[in-house]
Amino acid sequence: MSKRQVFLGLISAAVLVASSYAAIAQDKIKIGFLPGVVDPFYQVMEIGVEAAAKELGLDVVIQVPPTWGVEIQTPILDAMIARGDLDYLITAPTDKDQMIGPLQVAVDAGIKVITVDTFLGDGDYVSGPVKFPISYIGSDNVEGGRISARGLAKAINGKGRVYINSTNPNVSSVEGRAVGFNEVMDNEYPDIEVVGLDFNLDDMNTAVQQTAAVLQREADLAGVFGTNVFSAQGAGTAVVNAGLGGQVQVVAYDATQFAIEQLREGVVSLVLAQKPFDMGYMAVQFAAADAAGVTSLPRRVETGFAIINADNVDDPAYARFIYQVPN
Ligand code: T6T
Repeated sequence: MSKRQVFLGLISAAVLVASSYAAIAQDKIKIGFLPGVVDPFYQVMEIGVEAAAKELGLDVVIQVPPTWGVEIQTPILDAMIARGDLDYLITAPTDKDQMIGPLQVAVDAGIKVITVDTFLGDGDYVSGPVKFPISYIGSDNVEGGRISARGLAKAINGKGRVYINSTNPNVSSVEGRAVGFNEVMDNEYPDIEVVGLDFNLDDMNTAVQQTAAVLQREADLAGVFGTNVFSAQGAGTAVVNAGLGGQVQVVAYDATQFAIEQLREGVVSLVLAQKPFDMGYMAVQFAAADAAGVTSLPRRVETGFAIINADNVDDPAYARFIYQVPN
């Protein structure tokens, strides 16, 4: 049996235990869910949270920040702590360092924390600097960045100038994606040059403007990597506005319906779907398992990807990972 099979077996066992112990835990715990921002990715995660909570008969209090940032997320967190009735908090920290203090306050108030999608510190809750969360459940974003780089490199035949549009510094998810992307371009593609990275602060219009400026500056730009929903939508929109659809290749992290439309139109060459439903669902299962006394929950769970391209977009095995939420 491979290491990966053993690992997956352990997770399945843990989740099964969570289910069977849920009856014990059900009227004892209340869970808070505090994601990063209103967007299709977290909407799907919320569906996963609600599905697991319904199955287990648990109450969940959901608060979704309207915009991204520590200054928005912290007061919402404080208000959730002040309720005094939460036992667990499932959250996506909007900054890997600055949210440590505010979440420590939750822990001190007796709330156990599970981080989903983004992590605190270096994400190693066993031997890293931050150990208080029960688990990190999310993508391996460095690997996602590597996959994105190889996809873009293939689309541009291994040569040319490329650009990264991202959201914010110090966010584990998008930071990891850029690290993995740059690593592959540096080590595997000597004829590809990464000409820059901009932060759009989670604003699609800013991403459009930034990408448009790069398209103007770099007349021979070959490709763009959009590291999340807003970045990819902005990048794709700017490429279309410039009349360069199909000429400048876009790789989109996050499988929104918009990204899939652009894939069908030939603007986007690869869409990397994360598994937000699984993240939310599993996090609730972990809370229930912890409440029931399970002590062997994995401290890090990588939920994997579906890599969607023009050849498989209509295959239900891939299409099921498109983020199905109202536009
Ligand atoms: O890409 C996701 C998420 O993984 C990231 O941490 C923040 O942006 C998204 O929510 C998409 O908008």
